[in-house]
Amino acid sequence: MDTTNRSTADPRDDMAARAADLLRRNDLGGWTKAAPALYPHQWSWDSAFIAIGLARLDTRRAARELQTLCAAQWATGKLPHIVFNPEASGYFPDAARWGCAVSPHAPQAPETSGLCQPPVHAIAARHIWEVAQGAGEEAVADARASLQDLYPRLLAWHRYLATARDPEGSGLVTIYHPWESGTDNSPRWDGAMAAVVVGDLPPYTRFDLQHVADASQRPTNEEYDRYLWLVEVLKGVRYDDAEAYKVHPFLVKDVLFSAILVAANEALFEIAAVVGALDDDRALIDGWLDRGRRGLADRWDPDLGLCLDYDVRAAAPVRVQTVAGFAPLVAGHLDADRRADLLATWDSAAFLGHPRLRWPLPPSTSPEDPGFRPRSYWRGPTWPFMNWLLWWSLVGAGEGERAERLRRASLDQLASGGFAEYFEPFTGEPLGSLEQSWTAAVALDWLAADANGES
Ligand code: 2M8
Repeated sequence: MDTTNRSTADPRDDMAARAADLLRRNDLGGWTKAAPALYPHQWSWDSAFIAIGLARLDTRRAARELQTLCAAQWATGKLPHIVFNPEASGYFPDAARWGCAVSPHAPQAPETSGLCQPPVHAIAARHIWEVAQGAGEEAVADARASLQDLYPRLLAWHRYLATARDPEGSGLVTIYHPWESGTDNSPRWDGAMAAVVVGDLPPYTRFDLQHVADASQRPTNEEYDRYLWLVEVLKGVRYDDAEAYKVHPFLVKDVLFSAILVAANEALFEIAAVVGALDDDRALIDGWLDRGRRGLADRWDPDLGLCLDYDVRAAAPVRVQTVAGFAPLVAGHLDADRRADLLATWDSAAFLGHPRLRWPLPPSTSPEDPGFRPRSYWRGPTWPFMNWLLWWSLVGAGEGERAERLRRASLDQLASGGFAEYFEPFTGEPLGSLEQSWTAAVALDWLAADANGES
């Protein structure tokens, strides 16, 4: 992008204002709905990315986003994947269907789902702290106070993931549902989901299909039946982790989730220093970091040049080529060989080197994978917030040029298609919700990073 020759009509010119405006419209006080109609509640990892963008507007409001989510934390330490807005209807499964009151660990209020999502929160909290450093003494003092408040919550959250979700001590987090990965209908889950036998499923109506122009962009009805059956099984064991481990038909070690936990533990380690945490805490976090990195190293597949999930029930790695395979890049501290292998996959025709891509941005599923579908949700479209995570990881890895190409291509994509949830990778068509909060949030961060010379 040659910024010196931009015409005045360039949609990038007012992108920051439009992104801020979208976040204001989706703001319901101390939290932001993920999208106006399709997702009218607070989603866990959406909130973390939203906080990263909000930090560029107002660090206090950004911290509040995380605090509102943490107020719904379960007694086990779990941060729920959805916090329900009692004022909103039109999303299914709703709070009643989740029935979380069966668990003695669920908060009485607000109502939540029974699952969790990748732990981007400590990364967001540290980001707020960093941005506050340039925003004056009062902002720094407020940010310090929010970290004091958030730190025990985040520590309990990471402890839950390192224990209840990793009883094997493998360093890898077990998920109970594709929704926990955040990459719902990715081919990553096809094998494990095919083995799920749907039992006596109470009837339901899908609302998601009413909010998208084309139902084929969303998961299929068969997939939805299985999603809802897994919810019934978890409800049946009162969302108890030890029981779920015994009976649940879907148990998968998710490498992207696990890599995000490693990066989040690095952030938490730094937060521990800011809040003056005990040495014991820091030793604990350090142990989680080691274990997480070793776990990811064990899941490396040299043939595909990617890191692979592991299906605990089938006792087998999941051999698909998706963006999750770049997990070691997200976890950071790559050795030279692993870095070279990953970047070779990144540049190859399986990902950014594919000749048909509209922009050099990673498709959620490789066009070379048999499960690839260019318009279907997590089976091919490119997702801006995921591209932000990869950009951030590339910056952290010292891959400045690749990071900058990714950032510029992403801003071109958003200038052309707006703040859509996801984009068709070959045509660049915006798909899903067209006013997705986390898309606007990452745009704000990309633009601010450029203005501050951070990238
Ligand atoms: C999508 O997931 C929800 C279920 O949690 C859905 O399809 O209804 C995913 O893209 C997920 O990653 C995201 O957090 C959520 C809200 O944006 O939507």
